[in-house]
Amino acid sequence: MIRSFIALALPTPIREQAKALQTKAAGLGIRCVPPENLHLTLAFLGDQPQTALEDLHPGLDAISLPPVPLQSAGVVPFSAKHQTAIALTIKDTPELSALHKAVARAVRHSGIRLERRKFRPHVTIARMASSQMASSAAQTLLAGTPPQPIAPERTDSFALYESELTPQGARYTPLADYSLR
Ligand code: 3AM
Repeated sequence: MIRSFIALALPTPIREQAKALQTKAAGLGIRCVPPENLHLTLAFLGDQPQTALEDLHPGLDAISLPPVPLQSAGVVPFSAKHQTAIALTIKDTPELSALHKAVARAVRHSGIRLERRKFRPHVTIARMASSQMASSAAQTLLAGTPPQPIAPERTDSFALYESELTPQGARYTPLADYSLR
């Protein structure tokens, strides 16, 4: 079984903004996700047999959408059923929403079950033990200098990743890249 997810690569300005926040968070003693793990999740697939991912490939490859502009919209404590974190939120533009819908459609069409939940685009900066810790960390991070608004920058690819859980943390490996053109 392959634990997998689909995510957008980050354009340089957003990656840099996320890394700057991580430097600040590290200064507060917060352990951050490794910078190479920064991404925007479009769909979490969970454990899948290799054949299911092979069946999914043509559907993802057939997605024909233009590059997606990404714009960060602040730092927030982020809680979902499976995680508590501090995250850089990303503005949900029509282009990003269209890509998310197309990816979800391709996943479901291939027969993989996907949880139905509202898409909240974000880049996880650090995982936290509790929502209380996440909310105080986000407040402290914002109390210094809030992230400056930056011009939207286009990202022109997304990828299918394998996520291996190791004692040292999650290790992500791209399995296939898909371009937006
Ligand atoms: O983009 P982030 O870091 O929020 O939290 C996991 C990470 O998202 C999420 O999938 C991404 C790559 O691991 N994830 C992990 N387990 C999950 C689950 N059971 C999950 N998303 C939904 N359901």
